Amino acid sequence: MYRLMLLTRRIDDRMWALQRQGRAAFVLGSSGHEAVQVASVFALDKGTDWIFPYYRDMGVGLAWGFTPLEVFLGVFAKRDDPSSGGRQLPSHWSDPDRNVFTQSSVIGTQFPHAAGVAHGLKIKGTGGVVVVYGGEGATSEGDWHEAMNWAGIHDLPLICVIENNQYAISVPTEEQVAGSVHERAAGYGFPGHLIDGNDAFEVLATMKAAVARARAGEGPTLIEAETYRYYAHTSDDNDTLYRSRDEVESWRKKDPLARMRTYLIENRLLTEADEAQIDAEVVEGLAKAVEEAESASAPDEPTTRVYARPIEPGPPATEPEPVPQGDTTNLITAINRTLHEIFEQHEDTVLFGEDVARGKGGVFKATEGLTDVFGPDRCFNTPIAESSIIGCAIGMSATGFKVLPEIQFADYIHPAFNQIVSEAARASYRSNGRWSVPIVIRTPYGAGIHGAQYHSQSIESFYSHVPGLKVVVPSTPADAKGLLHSAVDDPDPVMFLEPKKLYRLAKGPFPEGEHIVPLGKAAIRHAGTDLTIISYGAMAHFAMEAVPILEELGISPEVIDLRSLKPLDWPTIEASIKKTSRALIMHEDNEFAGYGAEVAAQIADKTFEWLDAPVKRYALPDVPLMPYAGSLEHSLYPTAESIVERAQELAKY
Ligand SMILES: Cc1ncc(C[n+]2csc(CCOP(=O)(O)OP(=O)(O)O)c2C)c(N)n1
Repeated sequence: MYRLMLLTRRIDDRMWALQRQGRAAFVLGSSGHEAVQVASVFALDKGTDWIFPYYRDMGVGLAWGFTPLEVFLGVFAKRDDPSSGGRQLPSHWSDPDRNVFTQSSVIGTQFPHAAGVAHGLKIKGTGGVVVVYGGEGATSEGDWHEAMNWAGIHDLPLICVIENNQYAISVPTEEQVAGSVHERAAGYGFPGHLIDGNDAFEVLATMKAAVARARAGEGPTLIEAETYRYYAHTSDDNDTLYRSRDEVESWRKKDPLARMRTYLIENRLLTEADEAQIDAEVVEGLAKAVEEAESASAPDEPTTRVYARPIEPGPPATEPEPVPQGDTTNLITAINRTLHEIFEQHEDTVLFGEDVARGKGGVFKATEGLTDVFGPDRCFNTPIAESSIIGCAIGMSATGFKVLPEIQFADYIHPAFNQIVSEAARASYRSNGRWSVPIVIRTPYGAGIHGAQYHSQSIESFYSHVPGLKVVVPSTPADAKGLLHSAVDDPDPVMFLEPKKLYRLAKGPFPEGEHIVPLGKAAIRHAGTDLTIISYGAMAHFAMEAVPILEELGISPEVIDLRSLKPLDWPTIEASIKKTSRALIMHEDNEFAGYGAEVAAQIADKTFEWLDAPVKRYALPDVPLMPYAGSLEHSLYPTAESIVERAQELAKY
């Protein structure tokens, strides 16, 4: 333990020196935190347990087995850095081979991941324990509270170690935390302990008890370890602006490393000769690691591994697909039946969300029967805490489960934006392809059901913008089945947006047996020659209602249902525009910077010479959608007739 604490200190000093010499761009310090970091790991079993070290946890990383060479490969942002291949700041630990999930710089997002991993291990019965680390500042984040609540509800084998170093950058604890950190555990129904984080033996004893409790299935523990950091927050920070030198000196007198050395010497466990030898070995190993890492290869692939399974564009669709065989059903029943098929076929699937479980089976009944048939481990209710619904899904997926979190209405997905965009979407890229997040986020979206402003929103443009996500929208029962199977088979995070207007409106065959609709493949719903209507979801449905009216008027429309918004099936659009030379893009979202803007830009850019008319969009004006009054919603929501009007204008141009 002493050797590791010393190594942690020496590495820190060396990193800061390298940064000051201009050889490293940015470093984060751990000095002062060595006891809590190193000793906490000594209570764990590296075979079965998982750790979530945060950016200050050099001692945790080293004690867990990261080598000085690996550390410096990260400091110098080299290709072979095992955590991120130089794609993240240093000390952003990750390694699937060592049960370390990829960490971001976003304060607090790791806590739901850790709860999700603990939940996965508990369902699997591995006996593994998860330790998640953070600063006291991180306990102000909603994600921390949501994760503690989740862990308490499910009695998870989770230990949360908070390294309270008295400041979050410049903000002192009394301006950060009402009451105290460790006492908050009581609110979540498990024990919280305040310990001296500079006393390695107190840390170890507290951790051992927490680990025993977790392994015995008794649930989580919160440990608040008081300590102090000696360097500034990061190499970019000037701590003299908010801490007095006297204060720093007073904490330096409680140095955990000196304290351990004194203990060992006083108890005749370490001689001066031993001490000198350990120091010499540590310094020598370190010098070699710096030399090797500094001369290692730099990364040179800035655009790879955004996805675990990139989707290449295939040949264009030019004709409507044959209608599959099966009994007629509606969209919501098709989704429910497909979920049952998936749960039957894949034992490792888990679904959770608000009201999804036994009894209700979802507010729209999408998940009806899943808990009864497959049990409460595989389909269960969650608290009303969307960020943790996605965050825990991310964590649980890291343990090998295929997780399908449900967000009750797309209007309520916004609290989870951070987990989707900063975490799920980036995990593959930031871990250099070593992690992926195979989750399928299902949510009903869109208007037309008198749901007013908070049961009507369209959210697709927010997520289609994000590299790392896949976004699909089914508009028929058959596509719902085919796309959901593909989404579950896919190793990347997929947003499965369900146009709720169509839940009972869209009827069609539910294909028997295997039926796959590949992600990234649009459908020609109707072949035509005069103009192309490009749409998805409910608008694709209404565009089809407009077809016979337009044909009666002598206009031959082609209708493309995109189905997949990310990736976009460009070849199918291109082939159609080359045939019709006119494009009308439709969605029920606002027009400004909506999804249609991207499609319009690509058409203008890549098929300019084939166009006979300006690229047109039919989308909604810049108002928060949707107003409640039927008269207001009706005047905004597109219909077959209003589509015909736009199509006629475009055909005449
Ligand atoms: C969500 C979020 N908000 C703000 C920041 C900027 N930031 C980085 S570290 C930090 C302070 C964190 O303090 P604490 O959790 O106590 O950990 P410490 O750095 O003191 O170890 C802040 C505000 C961030 N990275 N993420």
